[in-house]
Amino acid sequence: MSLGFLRAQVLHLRKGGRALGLIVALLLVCLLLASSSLADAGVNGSPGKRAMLCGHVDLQGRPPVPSGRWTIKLTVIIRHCPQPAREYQAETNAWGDFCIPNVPVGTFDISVKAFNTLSACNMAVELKTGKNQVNFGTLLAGDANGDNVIDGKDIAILLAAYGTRRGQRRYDPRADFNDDGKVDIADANLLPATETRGCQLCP
Ligand SMILES: [Ca+2]
Ligand SMILES: [Ca+2]
Repeated sequence: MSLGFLRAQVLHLRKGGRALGLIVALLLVCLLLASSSLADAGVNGSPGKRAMLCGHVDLQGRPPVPSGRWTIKLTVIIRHCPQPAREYQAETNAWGDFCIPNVPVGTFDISVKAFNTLSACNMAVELKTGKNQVNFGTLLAGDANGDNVIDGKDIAILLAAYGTRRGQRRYDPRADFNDDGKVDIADANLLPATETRGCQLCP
């Protein structure tokens, strides 16, 4: 066997190895794209299609709508367990309505929480292409420390700020559950009688 023949064989094997490497790399890219599309699609989802989630929440201790006191920042979580959660920030208008564009299409559990309320959940919501209207009901006020439980820790925050108005040193907006600029009996009256927990996705 000549040296030239052997060199040609080595070259051929190297080329073959590169080609094999390229094929494996392409396969890996395809797999990654497929898994990403699947995660994006939810259960019944269509990869690449997007939806708009438009929700409504009711807030306690507020004047009739429309009112600026119905405007509140929300954290919205969309999830199909055990897939990772998607978290969005939204803000309600004077009617308690909000919209989040560009969410995935599919069937998801959705939770909504404000900084000093418990979360409200809506399970197995089918999000279709276009606008999807979802009512989340009442966000229960009283979670001053934001841990999604209303208990003695929240009462302690309320008591520490009790009797104050916005602008005063001890005023704490976390304890102003009805957002009227005062921490008083109206806020205390919104607290539930017993320890209460917010809903959770994938408990
Ligand atoms: Ca709490
Ligand atoms: Ca208040």
